[in-house]
Amino acid sequence: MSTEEEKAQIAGEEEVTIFDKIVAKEIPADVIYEDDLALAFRDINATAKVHFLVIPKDRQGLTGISKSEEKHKELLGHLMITAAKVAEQENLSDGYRIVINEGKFGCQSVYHLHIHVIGGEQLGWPPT
Ligand code: IU
Repeated sequence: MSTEEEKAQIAGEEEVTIFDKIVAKEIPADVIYEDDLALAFRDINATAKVHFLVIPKDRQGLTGISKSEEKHKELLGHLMITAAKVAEQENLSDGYRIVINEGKFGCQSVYHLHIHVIGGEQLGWPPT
């Protein structure tokens, strides 16, 4: 199994992403929240006691945050609000971290915009 850094070296844009397949329920995921625009599910490789991802069901060209434009304002706002809402649902009242990895140096391995929400324990800073 390769590391996230190794995966990020070879990852790139895809017509249909693994997250599209999770949205379509073609591959399994531990879904903890769903609405018309967004899906939240537990990361299969959790980096903390609580680690989930919030994704747009339709990424609308948002392979990553670098592709964001004015037209995505509403969707991006909805994803952030959803992250906070699901964090509350997950009882992360002592705090948590939101991360968006971008591109190779940012260790992005899936080119379908996603927000990591990490918490459930004391986190360190700065991240490496
Ligand atoms: P990244 O920011 O692109 O590196 O994050 C992708 C995440 O997606 C990573 O933390 C994986 O563990 C996670 N993931 C998942 O939860 N389920 C999957 O089927 C696959 C990846 I593939």
